[in-house]
Amino acid sequence: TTTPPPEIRDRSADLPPCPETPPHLVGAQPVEFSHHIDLNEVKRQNPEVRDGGRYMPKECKALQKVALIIPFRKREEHLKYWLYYLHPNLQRQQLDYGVYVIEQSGETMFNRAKLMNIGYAEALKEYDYDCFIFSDVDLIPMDDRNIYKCYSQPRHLSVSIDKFGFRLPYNQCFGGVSSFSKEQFQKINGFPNNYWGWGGEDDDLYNRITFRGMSLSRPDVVIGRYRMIVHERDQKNDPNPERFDRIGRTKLTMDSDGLNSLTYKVIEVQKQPLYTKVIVDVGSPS
Ligand code: UDH
Ligand code: NGS
Repeated sequence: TTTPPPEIRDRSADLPPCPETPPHLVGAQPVEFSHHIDLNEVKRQNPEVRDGGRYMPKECKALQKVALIIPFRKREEHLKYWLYYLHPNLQRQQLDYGVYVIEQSGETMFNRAKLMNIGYAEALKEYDYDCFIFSDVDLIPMDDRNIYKCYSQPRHLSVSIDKFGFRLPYNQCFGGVSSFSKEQFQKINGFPNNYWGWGGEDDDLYNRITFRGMSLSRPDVVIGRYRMIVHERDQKNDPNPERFDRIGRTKLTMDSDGLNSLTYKVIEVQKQPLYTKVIVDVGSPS
């Protein structure tokens, strides 16, 4: 028998598995958005994060390989806070992770859901991720016990946001931050690609989960606390007048609209020190 040379062996293969409960979590932490963030400084504070925003614990073999997908256009300041707060958390959570910022190019109507599908597809081209976290850029967890991993059911992580008085606005609410294993995400055919503008795409996703016989898992309202960065409505993200009709038809559309019908063009992939940016042309409403 031949042993592969060390440079091509998986460096984590000989490590013990990481513990189910990460040992260095700190629990509740203050989150505020008044100070200026310098990304060079954030990079220095997170020396083990590699280019493209990749990290893998060196003390143990991570239990999950997690891709974090952020839909993005013109929110540079919010992204800085996200990177500043999330990188330390994710490392304490002992995840093997990568951060993907999926930027919609051009000035057409924003399509959050399609950017999520693109992030899923692009992350899988790079690494064998088994878990996907879909996160708005403006939501920062206030407690690192809210672990950014996948669970036995699709998970809604942002259950308790300051903007809503730390309560769920409605029971089926699934917006903000969610997690899916690769199998769970494939089972629902991903997000719908045809929600242009604001609203409803997260409700469609909730419908998909229930139509596939799954349920939601959630952290409790203390661990699931978040701060949202206050902002005005973006240009080209007006409420979508079709959203109510569309969420009434999920059962009919979900098998033909999703991962299996996803088309887009990658314009550029940038390996930044703290994240991978994928700039894409998402096309226009069909
Ligand atoms: N996003 C961008 N750029 C845009 C639009 C959306 O990056 O131009 C991303 C970003 O990750 C954001 C997410 O899509 O967090 C969701 O969009 P959103 O923040 O507009 O949605 P939200 O429901 O706010 O948080 C709706 C507008 C509220 C206006 C309130 C005015 N007082
Ligand atoms: C619902 C929207 C969701 C949205 C949620 C919270 O009404 O997409 O409000 O919105 N559904 C429809 O419009 C059908 S928020 O207050 O965070 O802007 O996520």
